[in-house]
Amino acid sequence: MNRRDLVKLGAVAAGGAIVVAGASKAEARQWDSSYSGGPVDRKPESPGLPTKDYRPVVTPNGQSLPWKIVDGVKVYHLIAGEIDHEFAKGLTTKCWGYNGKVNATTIEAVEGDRVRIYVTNSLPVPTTVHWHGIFLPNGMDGVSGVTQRPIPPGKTFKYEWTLRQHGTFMYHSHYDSMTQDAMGLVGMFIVHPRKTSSDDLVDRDFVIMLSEWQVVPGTSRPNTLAMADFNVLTMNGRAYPGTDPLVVKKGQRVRIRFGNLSAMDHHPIHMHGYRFKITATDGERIPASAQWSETTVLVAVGQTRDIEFVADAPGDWLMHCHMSHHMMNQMSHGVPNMLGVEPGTLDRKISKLVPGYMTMGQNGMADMGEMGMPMPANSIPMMGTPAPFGYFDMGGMFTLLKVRDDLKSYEDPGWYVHPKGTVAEEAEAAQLAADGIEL
Ligand SMILES: [Cu+2]
Repeated sequence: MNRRDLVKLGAVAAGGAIVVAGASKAEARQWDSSYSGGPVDRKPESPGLPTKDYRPVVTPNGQSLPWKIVDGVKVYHLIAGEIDHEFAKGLTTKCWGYNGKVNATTIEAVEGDRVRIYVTNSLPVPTTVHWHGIFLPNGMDGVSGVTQRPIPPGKTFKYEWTLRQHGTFMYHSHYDSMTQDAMGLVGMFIVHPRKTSSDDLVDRDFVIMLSEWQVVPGTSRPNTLAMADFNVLTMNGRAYPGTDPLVVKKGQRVRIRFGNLSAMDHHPIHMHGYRFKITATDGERIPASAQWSETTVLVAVGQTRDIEFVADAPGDWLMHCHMSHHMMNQMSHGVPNMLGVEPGTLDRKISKLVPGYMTMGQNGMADMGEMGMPMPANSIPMMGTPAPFGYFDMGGMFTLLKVRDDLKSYEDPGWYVHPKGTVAEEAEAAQLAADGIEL
């Protein structure tokens, strides 16, 4: 229907004017952007304080950037530099990061805070910091060449503005981003609401940055030119079994805030044993009536997603990217497909020519990590770790949600001890017979 039709309709139908007015109202709402963009800074409010104004987030394997208040302004000092970073025990490479952590320094503030963030460049190359998703004056946006000159090595630049939104955001380098983001210069930026409503209140509030790396076994730096075959998949810069578990007491309300600044891949993060609601994007909190339930949340590159649930089921529950190559470590890649091959005396014959030769993968990949084969220096096994019921064949973008009836602290409580009779076991002959199952 074009404009002329609408006018005609309005002239013919009684109440036509109401229809048109209604449409323009809906349109106005759709285009409401009342507090984004523009050069005008919001009037700062008194700095929001932890416990009084908000419950601080937890960054597993990471840290929150410290701040102090100077004349009503929250002052932070971000330092970009080179770090010997351990992805998991056995794999350490030279990465770049902020304040001694890779992917895992979270900036936390409150809507209405005036923030002043000093960025010191301790890298051998120029850098900038872009505040991803955050409303600010254009000159604070951190884009080298477009909104500012790059920060030379050894220099300190000042970013300052007033936060006029709340939510889950990110920050990352915007100078040679392809190299610098891939070397680790990314982090999460959490802005709490000024007035926390019961809607926003949770007991445990976790922050997880998703990323991917290519580290060729035996080398000491990530390959930042990689476009595929990423072999180290991380949460907050760590690959399982290097990831800290999310430890929660039964009954607690839990929020997990995911961000994804991987080079090339989206990550569908799946949680066992629960459904959760997707409660916020990086645009805004989703109204309760529009939140939807899932067991897997897709976090696209450049996005954040908040999920929330009540932790009412005790146990060790897996939480991982569901892309199968994203939940394994380094050495599973680049191996010829030997699935179903019967090597016979092949190994013995080849080992005469190539000492120590071993055919790999004929039964799949699960037994390969367990064999404990000699590994190249500085690499992590294909997958896995010892676990209560045997070898646990997972790695990569993977962690455990550990829900317990009782907790003395949020330290790793160890493996879950299952109540008697609640673990899958070999079926008893008598029960098979009783149920009419013939083997
Ligand atoms: Cu993934």
